[in-house]
Amino acid sequence: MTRFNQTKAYRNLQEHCKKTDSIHMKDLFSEDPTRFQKFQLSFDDLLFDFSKNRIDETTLSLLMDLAEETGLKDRIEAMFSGQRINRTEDRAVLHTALRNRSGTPVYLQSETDSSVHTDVMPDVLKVLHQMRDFTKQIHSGIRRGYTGKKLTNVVNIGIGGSDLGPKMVTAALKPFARSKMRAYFVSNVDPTDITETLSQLDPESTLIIIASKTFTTQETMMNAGTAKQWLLGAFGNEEASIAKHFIAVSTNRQAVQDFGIDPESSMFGFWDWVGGRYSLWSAIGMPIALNLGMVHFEDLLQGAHDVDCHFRETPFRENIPVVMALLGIWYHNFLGAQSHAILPYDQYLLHLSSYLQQADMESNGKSVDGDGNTLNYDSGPIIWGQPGTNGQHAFYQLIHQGTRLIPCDFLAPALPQNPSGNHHQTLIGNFLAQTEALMKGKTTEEVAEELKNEEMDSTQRKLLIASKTFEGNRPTNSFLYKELNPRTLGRLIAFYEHKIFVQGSIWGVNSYDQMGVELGKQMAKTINRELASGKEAHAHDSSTNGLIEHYRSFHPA
Ligand code: G6Q
Repeated sequence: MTRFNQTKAYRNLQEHCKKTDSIHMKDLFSEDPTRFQKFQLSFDDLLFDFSKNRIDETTLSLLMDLAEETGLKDRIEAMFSGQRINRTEDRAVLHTALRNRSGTPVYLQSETDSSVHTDVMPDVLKVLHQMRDFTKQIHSGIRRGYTGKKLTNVVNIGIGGSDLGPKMVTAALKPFARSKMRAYFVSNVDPTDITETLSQLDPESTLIIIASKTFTTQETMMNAGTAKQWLLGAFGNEEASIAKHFIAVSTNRQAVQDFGIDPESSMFGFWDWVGGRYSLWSAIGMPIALNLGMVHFEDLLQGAHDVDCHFRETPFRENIPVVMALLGIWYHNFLGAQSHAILPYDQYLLHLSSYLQQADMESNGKSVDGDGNTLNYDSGPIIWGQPGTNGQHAFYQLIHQGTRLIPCDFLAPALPQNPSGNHHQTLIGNFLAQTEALMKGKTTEEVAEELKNEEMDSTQRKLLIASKTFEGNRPTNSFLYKELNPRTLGRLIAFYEHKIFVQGSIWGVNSYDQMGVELGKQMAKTINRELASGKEAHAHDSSTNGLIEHYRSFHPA
């Protein structure tokens, strides 16, 4: 593979960037009345409008060259065909198999012999069947709590990839939830999280899911232990109550058994080829299945599968995740953007930006390439955002008039889940107004004209004209779809997953390991042992030693 910044396309894009530097999007729109038609793609009822970007056909075509030259097509095939593309961990990346609805096999390359491949689908379908069976038992009341009450509260204890996906999806699809089921999520080791959650719940009607791929994550295991004590406390320390109220989702059968959960009846497995942040499609999606029902969970899978087919088969110019990724590369590597905002105009998507923050930043927040060379170009951007219209009254100021370039994604459903007067139309009106204002801006002449009849001295006039001028030319993508339902949500998530893949592939990084998470996990263990030992801290830098001592001063031995 040719390194990203040594390609011909990269050099051409640099040249092109210099030439297009002074071009304003509003001129591109006025010069070409068909611009919207040219720079949009649709996917059933979803419209992806990328016309409000600082691009022309040449930009796109050079970006497509970049994708070709860095071998994107082969990389896509390598992922879908189960090659061990996560080279640092020697693992395949096959979350696409979890939502494979085609009835065809998906092969995984063997660890020891690259010419040997096994079909993962029988195992995938077996776990899906197990989930279907289990959710049916819970919903019908065949499986009940220790005292015979129906289990209607589901608490998911997990963190990172074992938390953010199910949490985002259950919030996003609340209108599709079963009326009697409630989902709760505990992730933080801060005792406030589990204390506040459990204090609202009746143990007799509560099912606890311990979701951990490794079943060793400190926060999750500590919260699981606290939940176990809470439950035993409610049932007179009867160990038999554990089996009725706990299930596990993990790849670590032994640890699940050691915790007291029967792996045969109450453990749902997944595999090392499912990365944590790509795992909501596996049994990690159990809270989704329990909260919404299996039919909706499978619609979510179907939505993602639709996009998998689109991504694998569609030429790059019409391929939504590829275009999303290349636009990002244009801004991050050629126009100096450092971050990317996710702005859903849908309150149900309130956790989308934090979900994508992990998906993107943990995947592409890397500074070495797949061969261990230090990158001499930028990789993954900072992902952030929150739902509109709230953000408009907070941070949009910086997007409009700050010194930084921040490409934004706007997402909205055409139909509301909760029709109420003019609320939804007003919401959409704001979305459209923002993307238009960001693109057009407001010229000094326009501001001067507006102020011409107002009395003020020339210093004040100069100040106001400068302050009220908007440069515009701020790029946005718009995703407008009929409604937010499980299938549409599955599609949206998969668009972003593949966008991340494409960017990682072009930058040449391994998007599927997370050494930064591992380091934090190890160091916390060491410091916790020291905090518990009561001995004076001197093994660290003076700042860490000092902070340890200050903390200890509030906890005398
Ligand atoms: C995700 C990361 C990380 C992981 C958590 C939880 O891709 O690997 O966020 O999901 O650290 O790990 P466990 O599921 O093993 O508890």
